[in-house]
Amino acid sequence: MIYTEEFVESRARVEATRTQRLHEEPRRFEADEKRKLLREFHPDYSRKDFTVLQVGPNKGDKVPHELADLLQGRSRVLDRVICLEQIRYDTDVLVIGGGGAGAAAAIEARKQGASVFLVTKLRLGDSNTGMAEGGIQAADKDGDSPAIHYLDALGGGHFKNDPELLEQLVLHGPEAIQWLDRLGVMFDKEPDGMMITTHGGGTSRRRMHACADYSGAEIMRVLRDEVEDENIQIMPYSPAVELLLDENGSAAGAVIYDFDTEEYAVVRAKSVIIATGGSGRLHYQGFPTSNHYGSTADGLVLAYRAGVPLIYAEAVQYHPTGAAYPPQIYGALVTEKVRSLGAMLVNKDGAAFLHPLETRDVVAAAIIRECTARKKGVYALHGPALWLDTPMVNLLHGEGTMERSLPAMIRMYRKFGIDIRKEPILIYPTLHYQNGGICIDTDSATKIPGLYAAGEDVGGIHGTNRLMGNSLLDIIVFGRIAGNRAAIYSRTA
Ligand code: MEZ
Repeated sequence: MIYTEEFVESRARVEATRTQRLHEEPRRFEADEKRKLLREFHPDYSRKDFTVLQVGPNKGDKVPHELADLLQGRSRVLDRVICLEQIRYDTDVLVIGGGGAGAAAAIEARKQGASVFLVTKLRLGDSNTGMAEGGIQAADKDGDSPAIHYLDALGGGHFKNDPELLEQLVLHGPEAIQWLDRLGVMFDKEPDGMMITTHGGGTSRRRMHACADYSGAEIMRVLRDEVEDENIQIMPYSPAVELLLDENGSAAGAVIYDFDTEEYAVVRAKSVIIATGGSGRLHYQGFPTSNHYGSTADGLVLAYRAGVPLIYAEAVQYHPTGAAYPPQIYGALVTEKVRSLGAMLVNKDGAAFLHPLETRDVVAAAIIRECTARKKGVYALHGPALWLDTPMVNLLHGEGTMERSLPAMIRMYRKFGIDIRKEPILIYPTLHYQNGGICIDTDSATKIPGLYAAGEDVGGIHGTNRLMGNSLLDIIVFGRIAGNRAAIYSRTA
């Protein structure tokens, strides 16, 4: 393997993060060359075509124009619905969204004794949660602490994170893992029952708790079972299309559209939780996405149109390693865990040009620079791509490691005749995560009384760049808080 000079500098940065984080001034990690790389080659930092919103609560905010079109669209629904005549359902807590955050919220709200109605655009469990692979972060091991977790996430988020939300996230990390473990999530464990943990990009400690490479699917399996076991009314194929407020401006329910009957209906609720996930399927700037088909920024649109501010809505995450070949899985997630296990990113000269565990925005920007300005990419049907040297994993850690740690990856490629244990794969950045979103406080509450939000549609926790595994954590932490607070609120509404 050839290592470029930049690779050596980049490796030194990653090693410094791991050994010195507690003693370093965090800002030192925002090295100038990294900043330059981001400005020039990161798809969002460098894009010129943001729309500046001229209407609504956030006058002057920048958002990608694909999202601005939705935010500014006129409601076609409320014109047609005569609300009071069309109240079809009545509940204490309405949960909008059937992914991890919505499910966690519904479970907690039920635990508080509230009646819960859950509507979801597709089916319960069809979500980005179910598609997350590499793991969930929590600082629960010796030598680690929520404070170190906090510093890692703050550095990764470019110091734009809301300090209180981030504190809430990291302090609840260990408890979230215990909760999932108790519910029956089959985390990877040593024979003595100790959880196995690994590194992710930008983490200074091993705190990624995983279920091989289908962590999200396993978590979603358990949450879905739990919701179904509770007395929760679930309405699939029924997206919420508009929020309803009462005469005091408090949340009062939502208008939903039933894909089966093709009718609108009103759900009246004492409190409402928005948990609709991300926006990858808006395909900003024509990028492919690792997201499921329901990810179309619905929660941002609902909240914004009701008057809730958004934060960093322009900041989305391009996961460095989306599948670039074969075309049938173009944009699908190739988990960061592959790089955590030592796989290198390699250009067409066979050179490694960046440490693979820098933060995601830095790695994605470097891949794009390598392919565009430097012309060091290779051709892969939809455009340029680079190699991810997957066979390194078994070479570094011994035969059988990939079979144990990456079975879903192996299976995804095997269908197309590619054995990732024997040959490298082609990758290119893919739209993966919405860093920004709805403004909430540490109770998951928006500025509208009775309206809560949790999960990927929320902004502030991760600043402008999230670290791997912190979203599986935030859907659990803030999903549970939202469910609890919304249920308590509904008693007085
Ligand atoms: O947190 C994520 O986005 C995640 C676990 C992704 C991955 O690469 O596996």
